[in-house]
Amino acid sequence: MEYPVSANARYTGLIQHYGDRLPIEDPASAVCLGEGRTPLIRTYNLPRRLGFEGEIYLKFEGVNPTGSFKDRGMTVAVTKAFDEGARAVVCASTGNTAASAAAYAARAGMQAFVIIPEGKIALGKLSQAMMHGAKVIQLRGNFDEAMAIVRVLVRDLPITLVNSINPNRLQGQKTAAFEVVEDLGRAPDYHAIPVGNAGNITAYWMGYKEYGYEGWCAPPVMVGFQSTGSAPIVEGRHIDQPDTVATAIRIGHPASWEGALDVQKESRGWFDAVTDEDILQAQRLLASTDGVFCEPASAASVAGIVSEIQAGHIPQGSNVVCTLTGHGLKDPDTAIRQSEQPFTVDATEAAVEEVIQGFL
Ligand code: AN7
Repeated sequence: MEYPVSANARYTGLIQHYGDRLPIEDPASAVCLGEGRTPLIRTYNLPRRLGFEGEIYLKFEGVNPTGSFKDRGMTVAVTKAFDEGARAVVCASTGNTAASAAAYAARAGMQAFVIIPEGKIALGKLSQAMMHGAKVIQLRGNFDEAMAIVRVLVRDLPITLVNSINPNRLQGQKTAAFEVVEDLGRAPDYHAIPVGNAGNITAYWMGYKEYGYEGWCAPPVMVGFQSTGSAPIVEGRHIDQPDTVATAIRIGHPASWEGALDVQKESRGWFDAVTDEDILQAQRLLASTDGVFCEPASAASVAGIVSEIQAGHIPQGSNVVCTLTGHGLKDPDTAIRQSEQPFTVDATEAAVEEVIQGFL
């Protein structure tokens, strides 16, 4: 008897799924790990809490193979690099790009070099880069300095740059917008995204426009959120010493600044900043009331939407999607630091019961 094979069993990754929309000649040869097809989760407790009579969905990119949206771009960038004969890839990173580059390079049999700011990347991300065999170079400096170095470095070395200034990255990342439209049957009214280099917001907009031209949707208003200590686009100036608990978006010289301004203009959207406290509160709120655990940077999109709804900038009845760019497990230190600590008791039923009784 033949067992029925589901469509899921044949799904190998987004290059095969969206092959005709990506710059890959032979989708069958893709370097992939089953990225994409992430869930669009409707929240119930969040809108109720806000008194918001609309719909708020979470595009949970934390369930990609390495735990962030970077995998969408990396499958395309590494496949291209491999096809072009490259033997090594390099990136500057606040952590997630490094983890993703390391994994896809390992799968392709290539060497990854990742340049990260010392002490400012979350533990999970560092452990991923190390386990996947990347050469990890910690800089006594920040992401922007690392980025400036790799831009020059790749001019003289036979290494492919896989930061989002590599256009193949944004091609892959635009597929997240396709999935949102396919899941909702339309584009949302508003789409909120945390912003660092502004590559992702630029990529989503490319995706929405592509489906828009083909008549599948009317593109949304795009809203980007930065952290107040690291908000160059909101402030309209470079920030040389950016700082935020959301280390993923601790970026003061965004690489896709122009792209961000185009998105703002074309979608009639806007950028705003949220404080670290608001980010952490939104992260806790989502985890504790809607069951979704994202990393701090990702919670910036939710913190932003909360404040825009409270300010009346997003009308009642609207349909909103927030992208949660990375998984909460990426940064266990920040999660544990802000949570109620465990109760440590003797190994007796009475001692355990005493704790439980205190909450019943
Ligand atoms: C979880 O990994 O820049 O605006 O080097 O990891 O496209 O930069 C990460 C960025 C949002 C911002 N959320 O996206 C890197 C890096 C998370 C991130 C962003 C990042 P962009």
